[in-house]
Parts: sequence; C-alpha cells; structure tokens
Amino acid sequence: MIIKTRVAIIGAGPAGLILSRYLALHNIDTVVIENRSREYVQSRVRAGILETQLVALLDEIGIGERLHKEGFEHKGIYLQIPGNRHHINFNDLVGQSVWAYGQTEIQRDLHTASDAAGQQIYYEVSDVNLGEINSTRPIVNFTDSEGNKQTIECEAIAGCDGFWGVSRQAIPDVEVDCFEKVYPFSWLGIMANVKPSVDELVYAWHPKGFALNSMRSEKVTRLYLQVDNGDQLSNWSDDRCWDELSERLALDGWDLERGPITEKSILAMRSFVSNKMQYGRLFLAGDAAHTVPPTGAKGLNLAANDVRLLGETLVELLTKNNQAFADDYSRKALEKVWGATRFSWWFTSMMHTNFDPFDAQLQLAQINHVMNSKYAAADLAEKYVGVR
Ligand code: FAS
Ligand code: PHB
Repeated sequence: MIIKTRVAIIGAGPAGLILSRYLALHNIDTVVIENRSREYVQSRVRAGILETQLVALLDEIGIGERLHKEGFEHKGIYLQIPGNRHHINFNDLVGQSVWAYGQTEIQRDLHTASDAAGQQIYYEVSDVNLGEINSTRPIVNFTDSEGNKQTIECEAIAGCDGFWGVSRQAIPDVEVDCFEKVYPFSWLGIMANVKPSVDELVYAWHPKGFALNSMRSEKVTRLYLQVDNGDQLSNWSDDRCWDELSERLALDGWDLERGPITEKSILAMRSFVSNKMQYGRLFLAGDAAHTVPPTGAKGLNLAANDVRLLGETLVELLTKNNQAFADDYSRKALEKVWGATRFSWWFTSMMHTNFDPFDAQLQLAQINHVMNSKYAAADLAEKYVGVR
C-alpha cells in the first residue's frame, strides 16, 4: 500500500516523537515507523537529566506539564573523591539548573500527546529500507506488523532510529566520515524502590571504580557502577551491588539507603559521531548520528538539540523552499555534537579509573582543581547545563 505524507520519521524514541510533535505545531504531516513494540519503547530505562533547552522544547510541544509537577530542579551536582564530597553549584556559577526526570516519563508523555493528536505510528515494523533519498520525493519501504508491504512517499526522511538503526547506513560511504572511541569499561545501572540518599547527583571517583548516585523520584533511586567490559549481570547479586555502591560512595556521617532493586542492566561506553548528518532529503537526528558515554548526561539532550534544529530546517525547506538553510543542517548540528562529545569524553576520562597508579594521581589532581577553582568549576557547569 502507498502512504503519502510530508515527512517520514524512522524511530519512535524521544527524537522521533519530539520531532513529530514539533512538525505538527507547524502543520507538517508526519508518519512514524518503529521496529519494536510501543510497550518495549516505553519501558526502556535510559536517561535521567534534562538541560533547560530540552525542558523548553518539551514545553513548546505541549508535553511539559507532568515534568514541572513531578520532575526535580537540580541546582548542581556533587563531585566526590574518597572522604570528600564537594558541591558544584551551577546556579551560582552559570545561573542555570538541570532537571531530573526519567526518559521513560518523557516517552510516556510523548505517547499521550501523540495519541491525543491521532499521530500515525506503525509499531513492530520490519524490512525497513530507504529509496530515492537524493530526490525531492524519497520513499521508505517497510513491512507492517501484520506482514503487509508498505511504501511511504514523502518529501523528507528523518532518521531517528538510534545507533543500530538503518538510516545512517543509507548514506553512501558514511563510514568514511564516522569517528568512534570504545571505552575500556562499562556501567552497571540499577533502579531501586528506595528514597534517594542524596538531594542532587553524586559523581564519585574511587580506586575500585566510578559510582554515580542519581534518582527518578522521592521513592526511586538510580545508581551506576563502573564495571569491566564483558562483565555479566549474573556476577552482580543485589547485595554485591549495594556493598560496592556503599564502599565507592562512602562518606563519614552518611549512609546509602538500600531497597528492592527493580531493574539491572549493563551499558557499554562509546563515543561515536557521524560527520554526515544529512544526504539529499535524508536527515539524521539523535543517536542515529552520535552516541556519547552517559557520564555527562548528554545523550538525550543532544538528541533534543538536533531535533529542534531539524524541525526548524524542515519548516524552512518544506514551507519556504529554503534549500540553503537545509544544506547547513549537518554543520550546525555538529558544532553542538562535537562540543558535547568532547565534554562527555573529558568527564568520563576524569572520573573512571584505569587502575594505573600514575593516572589515578593525575585524575585526583584534575578533580581537586575543579573542586578548588571557580573557573574550572564554571567550565564544568557551563558544559553540564548545556550553555553554548
Ligand atoms: P533511541 O535509540 O532512543 O530511539 C531510536 C528508536 O528507533 C528506538 O525505539 C528503536 O527501536 C528504533 N529503531 C531502530 N532501528 C529501527 C528500524 N530499522 N526501523 C524502525 N525503528 C527503528 N543518555 C543519557 O543522557 N543518560 C543516560 O543515563 C543514558 N542511558 C542510556 C542507556 C542505554 C542502554 C542506551 C542505549 C542509551 C542511554 N542514553 C543515556 C542515551 C539515550 O538516552 C539516547 O541518547 C536517547 O535515547 C536518544 O534518543 P533517540 O535518538 O530517539 O534514539
Ligand atoms: C540517570 O539518572 O540515569 C543519569 C544521570 C546522570 C548521568 C547519567 C545517567 O550522567
């Protein structure tokens, strides 16, 4: 069957659904296709920290209400080395905050808004392939969940299908313009039904490995541990998780509250950037074009920055035929992408031990510098809150 629309969006994660809501504001019709089920996409546990530019975008597309009711505004973070937990106050340093609100909640809000708007989303599709992307009438072929062959005829394709998607691969010789760094460690993430033991995030350097104390609500704590690449969840009982977290986050006069663990996962750490984010009428946004180690809480925020820029680009292209504006999308997006990639690499490299004693002394010297220099602290704050 032929489906006609103006923009075909591949991927119903945050990038794809935020873009579809943004384009709807400008009366640009879209169709979204997603290869997993709605429930699976909804349930994926991922990001937790929003920059103010992402909060503003969610407000603009009309899905910020619950965020403002249930999210936490955070005025800073703590950096910790053994025996010393030091607050970096973003508000004092750069006059901005960040917000703690889970990506699963954003996905829920996007589903509610998409349902209310009657957004056409095909879930559990397969055999997705792109065609005629270098023409003004590109197409997307796919098989729907009932096994029917479908073809979307459109004017532009938004590749919002994440790192493992098909969109980036449709760009000829794209690998020539891709850059990747795989880190020698992973994160073990746990979600626990217990009141957070901290008021704002604690990023802890420890000789046994990095630990992060984050949160999702007044009753749900989110925690991460640096583990070796190839480590298995089967090696990590609940007790071992809590014991290791308590040791790495230890501070005199403070205890890490324990509770039932509801989710565990191991996340590989990678920096990846495709320096080609567009080809003809195909435009990439979010993890389809880049991935950052989550240390700097940039992945979702970077996706949002792409989506705002891509939304503006498609409005200019499709309503004003502004091809020059469209041709500049990749360059403008990559300015923020490489800035966030550098910050995420820097913060990751500073906070994760490689168990080399000399390197550990260099890391401690760097962390102490950030703790004691308002200029170094302001540089971290500026990048963390997303101030350009
Ligand atoms: P997504 O990957 O979220 O969405 C892409 C969608 O496209 C998916 O639903 C996928 O099923 C779909 N898709 C893929 N191939 C397709 C195809 N061929 N056809 C149709 N659909 C297809 N960021 C942080 O800031 N903090 C974190 O703690 C953090 N933790 C993370 C943990 C994990 C396991 C992962 C993978 C990422 C994490 N991230 C984190 C980064 C994450 O939040 C991403 O930046 C964010 O999901 C990006 O959103 P999208 O670009 O929409 O990509
Ligand atoms: C999270 O709460 O999931 C989170 C917060 C900050 C990070 C990474 C993950 O840097």
